[in-house]
Amino acid sequence: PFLIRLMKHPTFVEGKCTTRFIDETPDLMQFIPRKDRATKLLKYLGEIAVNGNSLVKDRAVSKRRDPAPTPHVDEDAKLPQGSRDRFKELGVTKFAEWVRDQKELLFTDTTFRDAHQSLLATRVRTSDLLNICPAYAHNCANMFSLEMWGGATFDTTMRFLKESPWQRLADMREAVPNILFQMLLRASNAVGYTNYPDNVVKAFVEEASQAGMDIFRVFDALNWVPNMKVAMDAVIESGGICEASICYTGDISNPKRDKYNLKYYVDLAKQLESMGAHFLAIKDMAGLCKPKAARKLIETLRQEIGLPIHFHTHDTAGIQAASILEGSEVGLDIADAAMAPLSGGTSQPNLNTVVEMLRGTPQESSLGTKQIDEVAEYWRSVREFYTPFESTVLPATADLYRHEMPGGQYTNLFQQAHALGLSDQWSEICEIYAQVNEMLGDIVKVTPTSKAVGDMALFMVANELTPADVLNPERELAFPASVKDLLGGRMGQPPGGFPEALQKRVMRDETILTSRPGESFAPADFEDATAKVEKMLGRAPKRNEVVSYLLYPKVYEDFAKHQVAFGDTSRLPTPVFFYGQEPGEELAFDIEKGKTLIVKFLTISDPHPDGSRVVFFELNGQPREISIIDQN
Ligand code: 3PY
Ligand code: ZN
Repeated sequence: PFLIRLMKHPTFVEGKCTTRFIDETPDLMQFIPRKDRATKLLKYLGEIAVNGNSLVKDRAVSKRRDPAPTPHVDEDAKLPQGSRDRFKELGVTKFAEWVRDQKELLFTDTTFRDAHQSLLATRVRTSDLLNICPAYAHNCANMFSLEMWGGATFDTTMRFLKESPWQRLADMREAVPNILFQMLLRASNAVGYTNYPDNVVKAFVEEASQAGMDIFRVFDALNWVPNMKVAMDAVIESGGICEASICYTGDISNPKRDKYNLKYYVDLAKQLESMGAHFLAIKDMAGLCKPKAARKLIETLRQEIGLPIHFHTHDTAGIQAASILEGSEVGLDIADAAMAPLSGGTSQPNLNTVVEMLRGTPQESSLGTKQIDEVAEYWRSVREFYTPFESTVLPATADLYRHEMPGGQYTNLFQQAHALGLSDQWSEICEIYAQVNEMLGDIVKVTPTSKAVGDMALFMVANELTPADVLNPERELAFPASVKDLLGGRMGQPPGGFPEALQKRVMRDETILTSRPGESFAPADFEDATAKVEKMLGRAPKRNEVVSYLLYPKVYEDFAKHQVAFGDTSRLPTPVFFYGQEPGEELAFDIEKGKTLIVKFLTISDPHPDGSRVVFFELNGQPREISIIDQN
């Protein structure tokens, strides 16, 4: 059994085994699995073997079962100095000056967050993120940052993947200590879809900062500065880098679209600078910032403000690499891009080829072609695990500039329309989306305001309503909750306010807020929430767990049930998490550092009269049986 354990140990399997390994791995000699955790793991594997994972039910099957190969890394070698080391050494002000003064175009790799949020419904699991971390830390240390947290990931990790977002952050931090981490923070909406009390936003930022987050990209979905202050101040107080965003909409090169013109963006950027922002982000969430507009905007902002400028775009239109190029020529400091296999379309432009586009220019990147290509190759394999979440590839046509739908929403809304049997009316939905935007007075559309616009568009298409029908007081209409949230002022105020007639029609006698929503919310009761979470978990919770609960009470409760029943399943290989093991397949699983379980799945019994089946395993060579109720 010792030899078998040795041969199955992941370190041995990966060919990294030295003679020292045997001395340093006492679990080979002294196998004392934590019984409770082992039983929970078997329960999970048994549950999946009998009932399957509802996450992938009725979806296309993954193309890959084999592990995704990782590039060779000498893990014993000293880590090269990275952006995070420089930030720690210089402090935020000097670090920002360094970014602005140096000449190369720096890159943020969005593959760990926005790329899979945009292409794979945010379903990429922590284990797939973690496995490639050493290659980044050792071979890509010249990356400016990894965008790896926030946005929709917080919700989806718990809701669908049944893993802790905080654990993801902590584990990745440990694996990549030298490169800055970056997150997307929806200001007062934190990582949710609605405004939260100020003390929740502050606690969230404090916890994220303590867990190792460095750069907080803060944006408000209506570019409403008062709604950004609490989050920005919390970031500054926590010692993080406050990257305040201007959300780009409209078209500064079109004189007919003058609501969001160059002056509007410059004024906004100046306000954010005066509020203490360390960096400025141009958040082009729909990929509307055309190459010449990007040049003009970046050139002007560079002259008008003193902060480093970071450009984020989505390649929905297919031409956004040109915007990065134009920006790089007029002083753009940092660009967001995604590793080739998860780039393009509604995701970011292709990092690998954009880096090559700049070779030989004064802004040439110091990232190594071979090193980033090797990492890209890993992501190509990983994508094959996620076939169930691939969405229909939607070509962007020029009507993108009419409907202005954010990258993350474009495919998602199509799926929703498809589920309602409306996919053949897609171009009509896009047109209605544009009309809803006009009805709302032309607003910034990004989470959560984009969701309200999308919900309203689907509502109008499903009920065959024209804009005039919506305003007609004779019609009894039950407007979507998100639309009432928006028009009730609970997401903040757009420039120029909301059109009154529509607001009255939707809100009727209900309260309409014009002040900052956070001002009128009662602070969240942390003591009460702690007691509730303690009950769910059967132990004293960490503060970050209480924050998760306050942000997503129902989602958290379900996630807590998963944890209590099955333990931490985040480290299971993705094919096993989705589909379980195949009969006879063995799994080497670390329940903690140095404690590995070897689980072999044997077979499943016929059902018993009570509807249960017995699942037979071998755990470290010993037979184990688990009884599971067959739900099918
Ligand atoms: C998010 O809020 O998750 C976004 O990615 C918005 O662009
Ligand atoms: Zn984005």
